[in-house]
Amino acid sequence: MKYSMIGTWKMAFNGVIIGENILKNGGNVKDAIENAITYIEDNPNFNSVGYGSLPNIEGELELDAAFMDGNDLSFGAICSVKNIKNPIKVAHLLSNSKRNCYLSSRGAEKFARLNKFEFKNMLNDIAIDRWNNEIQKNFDPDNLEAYDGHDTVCMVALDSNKNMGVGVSTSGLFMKQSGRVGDSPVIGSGFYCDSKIGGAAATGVGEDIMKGCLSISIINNMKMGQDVQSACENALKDHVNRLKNPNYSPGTMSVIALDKNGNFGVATNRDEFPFIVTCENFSTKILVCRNNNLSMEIFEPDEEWLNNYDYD
Ligand code: SD4
Repeated sequence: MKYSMIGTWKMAFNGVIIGENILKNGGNVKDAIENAITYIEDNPNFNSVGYGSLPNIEGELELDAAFMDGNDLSFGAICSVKNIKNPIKVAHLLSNSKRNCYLSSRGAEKFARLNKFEFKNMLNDIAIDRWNNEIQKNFDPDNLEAYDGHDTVCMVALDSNKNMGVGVSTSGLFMKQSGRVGDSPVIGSGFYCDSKIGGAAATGVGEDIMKGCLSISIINNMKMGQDVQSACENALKDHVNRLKNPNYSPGTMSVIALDKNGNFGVATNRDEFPFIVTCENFSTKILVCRNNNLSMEIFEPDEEWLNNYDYD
């Protein structure tokens, strides 16, 4: 495959189209990922990434993002940042640093300011209303689930020069504690990429994803010779089995991956997980991964399925 790109959730659709246009014209993977995720961060219609996303328990938006270059394994990440308009751009720039490439809150904001990134009040009326509704409910802070339908945008891509990269951006779990950080900006858990093998990323309940470093498990499975779909399914299955415990049921987790040739794989422990793909052989389209006892079936959703999916 000359180029290929995969993104999490239906909300990734227009972002992947942006990436596709860059990749099919010979553009590089870093531009494709940064532009695709920037579009989603800026779009107020997506509830869980960037502007107007999911507040923490105190009604503030604390965002996480990461970027990894599969050629040299460099990565940049920021967590718990407030009012940075495009966290993915800051994470991307940080991936050029050999040290100090993973910054939190105040330090990350200082870095963003020094490097002239745009700041903006990221809370909008929709996010404030959503928080007002939720805070009145009797919710259990110790049993937070991923926001139904979508949370984190993850993009994995391959360009025509065989460069691979991964980007992620999220507001994290809705009603999380202030300062709580999930898997998304954590290398190995929320994302991993090695252009000699492939790239992978995860979305779902970060506390559970981090218990097994899900993304690098997929890369390691591929390194051992598994095809990309088996690598995703086996990593998720092993992980869920590891977490099995009569007193605990793991939260939802979904993964996407590309191998170094641009073939894609997905797996989920939700009933269904929509994702977006494109490659040299077909233009951007939505597919759904259906979980049958941790065996995955992938199908193209029909009109009815799409009409019933009303999350974004
Ligand atoms: C987190 N993994 O902060 C993120 C949230 C997410 O689907 O992806 N939810 O734990």
